[in-house]
This record gives sequence, structure tokens and C-alpha cells, in this order.
Amino acid sequence: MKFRKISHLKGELRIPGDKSISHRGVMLGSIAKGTTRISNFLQGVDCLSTISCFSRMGIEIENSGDEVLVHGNGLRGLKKPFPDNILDCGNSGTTTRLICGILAAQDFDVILTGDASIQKRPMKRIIDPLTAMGADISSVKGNGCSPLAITGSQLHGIHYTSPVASAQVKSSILLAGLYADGETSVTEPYLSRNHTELMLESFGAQIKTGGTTASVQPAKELYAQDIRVPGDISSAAFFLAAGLLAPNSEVLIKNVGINPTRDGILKVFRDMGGDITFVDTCEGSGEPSADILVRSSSLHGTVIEGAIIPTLIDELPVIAAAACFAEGTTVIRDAAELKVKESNRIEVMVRNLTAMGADVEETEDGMIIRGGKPLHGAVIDSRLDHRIAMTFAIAGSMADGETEILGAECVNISYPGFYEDLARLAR
Ligand code: SPQ
Repeated sequence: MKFRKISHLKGELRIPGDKSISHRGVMLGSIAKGTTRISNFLQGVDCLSTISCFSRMGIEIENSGDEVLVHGNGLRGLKKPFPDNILDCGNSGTTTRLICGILAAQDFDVILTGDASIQKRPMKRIIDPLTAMGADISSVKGNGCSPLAITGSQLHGIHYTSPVASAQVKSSILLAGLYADGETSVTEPYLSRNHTELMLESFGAQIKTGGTTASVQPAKELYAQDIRVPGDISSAAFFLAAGLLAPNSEVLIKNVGINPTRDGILKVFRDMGGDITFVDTCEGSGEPSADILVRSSSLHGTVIEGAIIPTLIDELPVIAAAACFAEGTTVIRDAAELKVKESNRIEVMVRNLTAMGADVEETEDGMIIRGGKPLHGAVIDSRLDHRIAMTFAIAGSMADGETEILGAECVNISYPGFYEDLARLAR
């Protein structure tokens, strides 16, 4: 895939549904009683992996494109996958970690596997707390990664203090907590995205939240819901950046999820001088959304650290790319979690931005970007990381010369149609 400098970006865009909420809709729908209807479901490869895992456990799931119907079998209604007991989570960390919480409590055993990237991502972070709850879960190769062998067990409630602010760790434990024999709670250093808590509440679970702690009571049954999935702010991020950076641009991004545990990118871009306004807001299925108007702006550097990090963790690659075009220095700290995503996003960002001529320095837990140096085209290895591929499609659309992205098709993980949307708005 090749990109050249665009002159400006104009028009309206409806980005695909939120990946995190789509996953959770299928998971909770599968273990609820009745039919859960999910509209604006993200048809990305990761979410299709979640559908495939639950279908293999006997859940009837009708996927008609925009709408997904999940015919749940109740809290104890999953069946051992047949003819083999292997569930393939593909590239999806969310599928892998969240499903472990559910599988730990079933009355069958499974092997969870995934692609080469997922087999390098740390799973000890869920193995340890789930084991403390009485789960029988182990890394098959003994390296703390997938494949994972899980034999269902009777679980006990725990109060877990997580060393990382991770919605996947929190959600895995809370889902296991539905099946435990007492209250389960998770306290994290900073609040991570709270879609699981919001959705559990709407499905009838007894869940309490306060500060950075969430607790759940054992459940007797969950009940099917209608879920309207808002557009994914992590996908909107690329058009927010492009709309700010390309001169004479104006883009209206419709129906974007603006849950406060996900909206850090809006705060940071505004703080950098970005012209971003809400044209309309609404609330559906407990998740707020807005139509967002973004206009070209002169950006200046900023410091991004602390509690805001989990609220923009997946947007940091495109924020870092945007910071190259800003006046002054941008410092990103407290973001070591970027190293354990689909790729080491600190290393890959620094390497690729440097190849384009940026002045950027890798640090232990982030990077320092000295903005204002013009970028030029380069050959970019996406390492098959969807966020990296999309980030450099935007950087390449702002840089002089030609940028070629290797492994560009990986955007289908979270944003099928991304290149078409970019081509439609770019002039
Ligand atoms: O699902 P996966 O592969 O982990 O996807 C990513 C992404 O960029 O799409 C991370 F690589 O998003 C995670 C996110 O980083 C999705 C997620 C969720 O839905 O709960 C939470 C975040 O991960 P974590 O580890 O901080 O909980």
C-alpha cells in the first residue's frame, strides 16, 4: 500500500463499531439467557475470532453484517468445543484474556491458542489472579504466553490489586467472579476502560464501582440485552489526527464513543491546540457518543503521563505521529504497556518515525518527540500491527514523497474499509 501527501481532508465519515464493546457484547450475550441483539457490531477480524470461539462452544450466533444476534445459553450453557477442544483467538488479546475468565469456571477443558503475535503477549497477568481464584490454567510452553491449557474449576472470590491498569486483566477477573463463591474485586493503579462493568450492570449482574476498584457478586443468571455499539474512538483517532494535520481540512466523524475512560485523545489533541468540537451527543446502552467535528489546527507539544495513559493507550501511536508535526517537544511517559501490544509499539514507532526523518527518542516507558521537522516518505514495516499500519497511512499522507506500508492488510483486525475511507475523504 502506497501513500503520498494529500492536499486536504473534507467530508463526513461514519467509522465502524467499537471493538472492545463488540467483543464484550458477544461474550456476555453468550452466557446470558435469551437473545442479545448487537447493532453496529464491528466486523473486524478480532471480533470475528470472538464469535468463532463462542460458536464452537455451542452458542448460535447469527451475523448478518451490521447486526449480530447471540442466542445465549445462560451462565452454565457453554459446551466443550467439538471435535477438538482448541479455541483459536487469532490476533486478539481481548478475546484471549477475557475468555479465560469465563473458561476457568466451566465443566470442561480447552486449549486456547492464537497467531504468532498473540503467542508472544504476556498472559501471566491473568494466569496469576485466576489461579488465586482456584483456576487450573497454565501456559503450554511454560513461557507465560498462549497457548493456554484451561480445565474448568470451582472458583473463589478474591480481592486483587493489579500491578497494571489493564481492562483485559480487570475484565477477565470480573467475568470469573460471576462464577465464584463470594465477592470478587479488582483495584488497578489507574482506571482502565470500563465497558465490562457497564455491560455487566445492564445484563443484570451485581457490580459496584468506585475510584479504581470494581467488585462483582456471584451471579445466578444474566439476561440478554439490546446493545447499540458506538463508533470506535480508537479508529476515529486516525481521522482526528489527519483532520488536524492536513491544511484546510474539515471532517465530521459521526457517532464516536466518548466514554470518559477512552477519551484521552480528545483531551490531548485539544491541549495541543486542536480544533475539535462535539456537534451532537447521545447516550445508548450506557455508552455516550458524539458527532465530532475536527478542523485543521497548528499543534504544539505536550506532556502525556499518568492517569490519562490508559484512556488513550491504543491512540498513542497516532498521537506520536501527530506530535512530529507539532511545534516543540512532546513527552510520553508511563506507557510501558505499549511494549506488549500486537508489536512493541514504542520500538516500532521510534524506528519508523526515524525512517521518515522525525526527531524521536525511545525511553523506558514512552518516547520524546521533537516536533517541527518535516517528514519524508519511507518504507514502513507495520509488523502486522493494525494500529501501526493506520498510523503510517496518516503520516505518509502528510509527508513529502512516497510512503510504502508493508503488511498493510492487517488493518482488517479493527478497521475493515480504513483505506477506502481515507481515500474518499482525502483530496
Ligand atoms: O485485543 P488487543 O489485541 O489487545 O487490542 C488492543 C488494540 O490495539 O486494539 C491492544 F493491542 O486493544 C486493547 C487495549 O490496549 C483492547 C482492550 C479491551 O478491549 O479491553 C484493552 C486494552 O488492553 P489492556 O491490556 O490495557 O487491557
